[in-house]
Amino acid sequence: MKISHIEHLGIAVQSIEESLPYFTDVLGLECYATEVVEDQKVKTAFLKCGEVKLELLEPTSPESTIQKWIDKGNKGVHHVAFCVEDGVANALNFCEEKGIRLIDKASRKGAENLNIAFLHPKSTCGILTELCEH
Ligand code: CMX
Repeated sequence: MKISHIEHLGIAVQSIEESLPYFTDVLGLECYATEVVEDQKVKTAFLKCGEVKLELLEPTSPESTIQKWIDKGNKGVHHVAFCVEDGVANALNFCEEKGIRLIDKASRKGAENLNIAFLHPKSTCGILTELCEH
């Protein structure tokens, strides 16, 4: 598996509308798109910070994993997404061989039409890890 860079940091917020001014008016970052990812039950807002994106994640349903995570008293950085150069399918095979617990056995479509797959935080030092490819 070859990681090229951190593609984005996923940041859980209860409300994009209420959170966005901190990122735009204080940090001075540009929000260049918003998107609803139906199957993840989230609304996202993307901000560019140099080469790395910040992905604000607002739950769109009480059943959203983001809402459940917030309801447990968490907030802030929710996951780290790494871009893999040799494809998510190869990366998943490699991780599985290394004994890493997979959430997704195959890649699926995420925001911005990226192919994505998640690794379970129980076997990634507590960091919910997303692998993605362009
Ligand atoms: N970071 C670190 N640990 C996390 C976590 C997170 N974001 N979310 C859950 N966990 C931990 C929990 O604390 C829990 O640990 P304990 O057993 O020690 O309490 C463990 O993982 C299991 O969590 P859970 O609440 O019992 O189980 P869930 O049903 O919430 O599932 C998870 C957890 C990670 C499998 C699920 O959230 C998932 O599949 N996530 C991947 C998909 C996702 O997050 N999508 C939203 C992002 C959208 C996008 O970027 O496109």
